[in-house]
Amino acid sequence: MSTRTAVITGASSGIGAATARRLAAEGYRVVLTARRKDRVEALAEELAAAGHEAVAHALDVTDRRAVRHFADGLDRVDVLLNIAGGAIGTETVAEADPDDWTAMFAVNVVGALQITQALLPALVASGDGTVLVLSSTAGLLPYEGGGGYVAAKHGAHALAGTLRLELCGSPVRVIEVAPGLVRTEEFALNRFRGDAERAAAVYDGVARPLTAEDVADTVTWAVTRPGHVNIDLLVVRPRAQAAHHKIHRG
Ligand code: 8X3
Repeated sequence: MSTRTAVITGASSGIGAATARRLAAEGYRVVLTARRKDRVEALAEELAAAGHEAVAHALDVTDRRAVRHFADGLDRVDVLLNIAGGAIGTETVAEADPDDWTAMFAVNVVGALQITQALLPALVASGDGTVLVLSSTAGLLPYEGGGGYVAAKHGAHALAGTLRLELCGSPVRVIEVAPGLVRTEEFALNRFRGDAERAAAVYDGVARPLTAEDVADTVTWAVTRPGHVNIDLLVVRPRAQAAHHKIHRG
């Protein structure tokens, strides 16, 4: 059998990049996508130098035409990992900027929808396809100040759940991985609009927040189960976080 191909969105940093490294090490041919071309190209080169099959494409999942064009250029897709996403702001519902909500919906929900729609024919044709949606514990329970991110991740959760129902009977499974507190280079920094101090405070006193590699490990485990095994929803948090509001800070 020829090499299985995994398309990864959001592969320029954090969980997406870590997952690309893990799946490449598992023997997948990885197709790396993100808006930042230089980053995905550098990662593809790093993986190729290590003897893996990796290619890079600059792609903004919110650009429907670009997504269609990207999909047309692929000849095989076995796994789609929807990892592109992120949070902007921590304002209350009363104070939030609707443009931020729109931007979060665009990438976390509509972007995942667009690329999933575009690659679905190839995933079905593979005879054993996987769609993975990286949601968040923010998609399972609201919290104050979660605002548009909570709403968007509830949307991502609904996308995964609806798609799983609609694909039942097809050879494509739908996996959702919902991480809690993960420390990556960019997530909190983007959420706090570049305020490094506020971003760092999210992890204050938490012994070991999850890392991008921890989540990549979880995603890789779920994706590498036999095709008939569907990990519907996997919630992963650091030991120090028992619930969104219950974090041990030492
Ligand atoms: C990130 C988890 O707690 O910031 O998806 O919502 S949280």
